[in-house]
Amino acid sequence: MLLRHSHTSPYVRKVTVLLHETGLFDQIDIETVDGWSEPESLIADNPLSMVPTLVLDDGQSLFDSPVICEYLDRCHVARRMIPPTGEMHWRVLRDQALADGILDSAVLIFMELHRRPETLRWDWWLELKRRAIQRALDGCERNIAELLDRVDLGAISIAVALGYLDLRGAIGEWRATCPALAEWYEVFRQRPSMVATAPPG
Ligand SMILES: N[C@@H](CCC(=O)N[C@@H](CS)C(=O)NCC(=O)O)C(=O)O
Repeated sequence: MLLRHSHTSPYVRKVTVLLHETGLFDQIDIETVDGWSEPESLIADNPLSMVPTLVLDDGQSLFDSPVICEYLDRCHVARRMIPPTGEMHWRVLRDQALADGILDSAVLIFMELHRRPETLRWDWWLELKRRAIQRALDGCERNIAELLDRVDLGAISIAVALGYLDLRGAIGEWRATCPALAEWYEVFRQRPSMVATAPPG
């Protein structure tokens, strides 16, 4: 299998943390591409020109990180990162959706601040997205007991989202309002899978 990849994409990082946690990492070839420049090799496998994109051994491709994670989680014999049934199945998927929503908002903020001409900056949009992130973090803080001692796709997704907030500074310092979440993240980010996938810089 081939993973089309970028070092700074948090969606890619979610996939590569899962690869490390499940022992699959060494079975995957990695090719770094820049989705924004619409390279032919990526477009051939994903018309949306986005990473992560996973190319299977039979040439078929999968994209959107939740789909890739679900596929990969059926390719190993270690403990499942998405519990197959029960309450935890839905909790893990919900946490992944929440974390991906944080990422989507943070990417939009990054684009608004660093890619759009300053004269066109839309402050209402920026604040809307910041409030969405803050509410999501506040919910994690309130429900921190649900996160403790978990290593699954939901916990991975939340940790990766917090790492991306630190990388891009989308809402400034989030630790002051979410101290319990910060404490949880401080431990989780030291897992070898998180250290091995930390973005450059
Ligand atoms: N929902 C997608 C989001 C992927 C995504 O936004 N990837 C970004 C990099 S962080 C990308 O490839 N952007 C290129 C583009 O939008 O042209 C997923 O979960 O995989």
